[in-house]
Amino acid sequence: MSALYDCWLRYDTNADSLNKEILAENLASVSVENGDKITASAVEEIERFCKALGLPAPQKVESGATLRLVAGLAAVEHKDGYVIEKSSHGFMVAGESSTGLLYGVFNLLQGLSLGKTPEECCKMDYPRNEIRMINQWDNGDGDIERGYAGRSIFFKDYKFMEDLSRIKDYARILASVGINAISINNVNVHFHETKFITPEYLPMVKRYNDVFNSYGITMYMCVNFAAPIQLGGIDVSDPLDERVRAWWKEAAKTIYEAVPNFGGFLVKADSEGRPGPFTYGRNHADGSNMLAEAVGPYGGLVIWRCFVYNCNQDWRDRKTDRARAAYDHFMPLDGKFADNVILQIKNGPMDFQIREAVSPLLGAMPNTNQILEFEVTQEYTGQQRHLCYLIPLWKEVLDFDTYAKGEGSYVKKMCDGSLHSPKHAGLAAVSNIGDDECWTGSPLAQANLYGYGRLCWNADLTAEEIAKEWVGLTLSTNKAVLDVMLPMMMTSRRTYENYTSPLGVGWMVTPSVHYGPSVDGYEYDRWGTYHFADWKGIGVDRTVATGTGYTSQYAEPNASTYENLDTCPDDLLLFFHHVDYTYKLKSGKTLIQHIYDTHFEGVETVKGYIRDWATLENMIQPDIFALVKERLGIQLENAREWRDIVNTYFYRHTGIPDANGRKIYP
Ligand code: GCV
Repeated sequence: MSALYDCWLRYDTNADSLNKEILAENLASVSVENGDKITASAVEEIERFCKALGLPAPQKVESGATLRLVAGLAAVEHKDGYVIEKSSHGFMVAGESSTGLLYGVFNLLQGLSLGKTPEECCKMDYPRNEIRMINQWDNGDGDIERGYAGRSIFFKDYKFMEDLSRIKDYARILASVGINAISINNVNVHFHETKFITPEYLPMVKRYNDVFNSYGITMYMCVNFAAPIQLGGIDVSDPLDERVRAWWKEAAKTIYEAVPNFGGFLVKADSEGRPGPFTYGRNHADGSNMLAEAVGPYGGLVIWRCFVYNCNQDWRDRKTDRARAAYDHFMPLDGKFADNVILQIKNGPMDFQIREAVSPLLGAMPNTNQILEFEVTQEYTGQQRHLCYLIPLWKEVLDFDTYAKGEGSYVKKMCDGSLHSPKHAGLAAVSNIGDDECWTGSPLAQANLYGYGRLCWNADLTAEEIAKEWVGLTLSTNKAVLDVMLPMMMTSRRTYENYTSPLGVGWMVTPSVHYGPSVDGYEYDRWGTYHFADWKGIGVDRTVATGTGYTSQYAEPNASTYENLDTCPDDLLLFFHHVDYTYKLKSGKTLIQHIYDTHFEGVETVKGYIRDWATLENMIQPDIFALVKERLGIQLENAREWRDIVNTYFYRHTGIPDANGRKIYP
């Protein structure tokens, strides 16, 4: 298609430096053992690879192939694992399942396109996490909630797309990094989308489902908790009402008859205006278990979000703390959820900010299935106009020690199921794609989708390793390119943080769109997202001693670390404490000077990115070069605006000048 469209599956990125003879020799013929539609996808991918590099299409043979593909090889122990090894006539890729085989083939092709020899591609690998899910926030009209990359590839005018080619390419992209689950519609299920689970839409649901299944991906849909009212004509959606329960059972039966291997439901309930069990005095175990009972007989799962909080708060009230909400609602219900209910928990207790604490609910429920939720779409992190490589942020979360079962209780162990041995575990994330030519608004934002998949595969991969792979596959393996890209990507999260909201306090964005500076934008609003800045200080006191008591939700020693000013890390200072502007940080700077310095520094770093990017002009594909150049220009303009508004705001509140006398607008 095009370099922008093909993402990290270009295959010809480093064409000039590949040994085509060796490739042609090894890909001369292919055989398949235990074939099915997933192995067919694998063969098709090999054909694409050959086409991209101008190699002859591989001959399909019964035996003696130079590339032998084996699905269901018992010697590969791990679920969906694979092995790539030498075999009698060339090489063999074998999977524990056909999905494992597909992963192995993708890995081989990626390795080859990075310039490795087939020998160097030999390895054994497997996904460490069971559920590796992506959530679309696509609406039926084609709009995407928090989407920054065009319109939906799934829906238009409340209809499913008839042409499935783009959906198939998306399935390829996802499977290439090991994603194995997708929910296709927004968690905010509105009037029209509520009907997506009815017979009118099920034939199309099945078509989408079949495409994803061909790539080892299970499909889910978001449902409206009040569907029995809208669709069933029942006057309530009370989960303990027999009529409601019967309605959901019938609905599930209809779905599974039409789409036998449908994954199940993803649910946002009692959150930001969505209906839920609270209306009937029921709790979230009642609500989710009712749906679990409906889909259970068909092997379906109910993924239930914990993003439940009061969004009608009074800013005058300093005691109610949105950060506490998920833990307060869900922790008392540990052990009360059905085996096929999985709680999906955002990485932070607030909402996907550039910096916030790790959610204390993660790993805290030993008798409940939990998965972690990230946001790949850059809602609060630059909306795919700013470079913000999110893998370092996610790594911090995955490597966070919850101490839930003593030292070493890392979040990543909750995700891979080794912390508490639940029935199900894993990760989910909100997608960042749309129908843009490059899928993600900026080609650099592709790295976040790639990296999310890679972390789902193995959370021990480093952010640098992942960046290096992505750069090599998408831009170039040229060392000069990597030398520019690695520092840019690895510093980009800190850079974004530098010129936006300081030290974990969050928001300061234009309400509703969540883009651009508005320091007091949410300060007197109902959303519970305040910074409490006055002339003397700023920050949210979440201590037990004098604040909201949120710190007590952590296991020790985290609770004490955050409770005490002396031990609270600088990066999260304003998330946990309200301090004076003259407060001295551990860095030795006063808070106000830190704010000024980081905001000046952030803009300077973006200028550096622009200079560095310019040096790549003749080293990478021109369309990618041009689009990123344009995006970096926007980033610089926005970063300046952030810097000047934030610095001016604090200068006007404090009257304290910048120690270095730089320009602040009085
Ligand atoms: C889908 C944030 C976003 C909402 C989103 C919500 C959620 O509040 O701004 O657009 O709604 O998170 O995760 O449900």
